[in-house]
Amino acid sequence: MKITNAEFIKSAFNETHWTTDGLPEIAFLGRSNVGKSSLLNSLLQRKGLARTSNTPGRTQSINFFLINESFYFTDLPGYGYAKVSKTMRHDWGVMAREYLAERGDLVLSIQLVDSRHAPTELDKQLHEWLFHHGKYHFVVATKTDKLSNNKLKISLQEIEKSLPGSKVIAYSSLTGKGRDEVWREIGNSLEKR
Ligand SMILES: Nc1nc2c(ncn2[C@@H]2O[C@H](COP(=O)(O)OP(=O)(O)OP(=O)(O)O)[C@@H](O)[C@H]2O)c(=O)[nH]1
Ligand SMILES: [Mg+2]
Repeated sequence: MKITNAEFIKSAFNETHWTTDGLPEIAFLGRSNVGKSSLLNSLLQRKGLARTSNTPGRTQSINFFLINESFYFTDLPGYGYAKVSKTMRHDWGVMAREYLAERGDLVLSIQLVDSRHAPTELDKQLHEWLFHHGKYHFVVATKTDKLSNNKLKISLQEIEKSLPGSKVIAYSSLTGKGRDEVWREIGNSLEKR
């Protein structure tokens, strides 16, 4: 897909802030620090459009980015960061569940997991939730540039076993590995609408 325009539209802290123009939406979901904002920037080849950070918990709202004036990317806050308060963790659950369950414009959920680690309990829970609710989704294994080919192969098998039934795409925001494949899937989901 040729990206002619990509712009940050708004940060939403609850349902009343969601966009209302009915354009299709693609959500980026995963653990804190897994590389959601980096994946979004890498797909769009726009450095710094979504803010990235070494500090987990950087993204704390649902951030809407309008692409080619025809669909949105939504960058969700990460889950599973131990150091945030209980209230914040609770808020994450409420905000994400509300969004995932009720958002009619959501055509695709991209679930990110770190290619270097086995999926966590929360990763598995989110995956089951997406499956159970019949959400069109696939999995992106991030930071693959940090693994040797051999280790990556083993790791991908592990991820496929832990998150059964979903397509898994190996990605690196550093090198752009996997970019074409992810765009193909995004294109398919937009066409289906
Ligand atoms: N080597 C490498 N580093 C990456 C990759 N993707 C992300 N990172 C790094 O991982 C850290 C976290 O990336 P973010 O994109 O901010 O992660 P996030 O999932 O948006 O984090 P939260 O917003 O806190 O939930 C940053 O330091 C990134 O530079 C990748 O593919 N390769
Ligand atoms: Mg982020």
